[in-house]
Amino acid sequence: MKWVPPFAAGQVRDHRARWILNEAGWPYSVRLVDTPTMKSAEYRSNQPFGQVPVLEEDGRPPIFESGAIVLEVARRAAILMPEDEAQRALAVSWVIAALNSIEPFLMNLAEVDFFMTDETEKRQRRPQALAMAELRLGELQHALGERQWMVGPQFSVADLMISSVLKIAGSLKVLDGFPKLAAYQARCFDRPGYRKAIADQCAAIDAHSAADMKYETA
Ligand SMILES: N[C@@H](CCC(=O)N[C@@H](CS)C(=O)NCC(=O)O)C(=O)O
Repeated sequence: MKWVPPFAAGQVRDHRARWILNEAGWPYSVRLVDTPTMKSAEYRSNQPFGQVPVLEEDGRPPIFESGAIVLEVARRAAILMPEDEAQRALAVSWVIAALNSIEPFLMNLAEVDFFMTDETEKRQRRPQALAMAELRLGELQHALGERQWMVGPQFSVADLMISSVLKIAGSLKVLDGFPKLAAYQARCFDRPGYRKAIADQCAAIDAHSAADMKYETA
């Protein structure tokens, strides 16, 4: 997106697409979008929910969902997938788990902390939202155990997606209670492809302002 509020800079999910493309070494350019573009019928024919990211590639139908983009690029570039077939399936399980079993609980808490304005409702909802997020983080930390990487001996798509999802926990300040996950995330982020993804996303956001998003005014 052309611009997001400061708390979201570096968090927008296109960093996942940028990261995997950087890892693959595939050349790419970025088409930034504003709100009218994301709402347009043309954009929604590629991303039915009007969200980012979308991967457009000459001669192929566009792909949406950050998880699908990561898995597709990893498969075709033959990177970040364990060599062993059973471990490859497990890595895919972890990509889906990150998106389906962890991210929703973190987003539930993010909704309370970042988007709810009614203080009474916020006080009512937060304890349960926090408890569920912490439960999932505890389970994830337990599953990681003493390993460096979630599947196999090397960094894989599983680690890319889990560490990306954990960014939400970091911004909610709930990762502090899970030191092994925090250390794991730092290991995952110590990669040039990640650093470039975030730097490029933040540079694009810095170069724009709220007006560039052309939000609808009431
Ligand atoms: N499940 C989707 C979620 C994409 C998503 O939530 N994108 C956000 C930015 S991080 C977005 O486009 N928000 C604008 C909106 O929903 O209108 C994915 O992983 O690609």
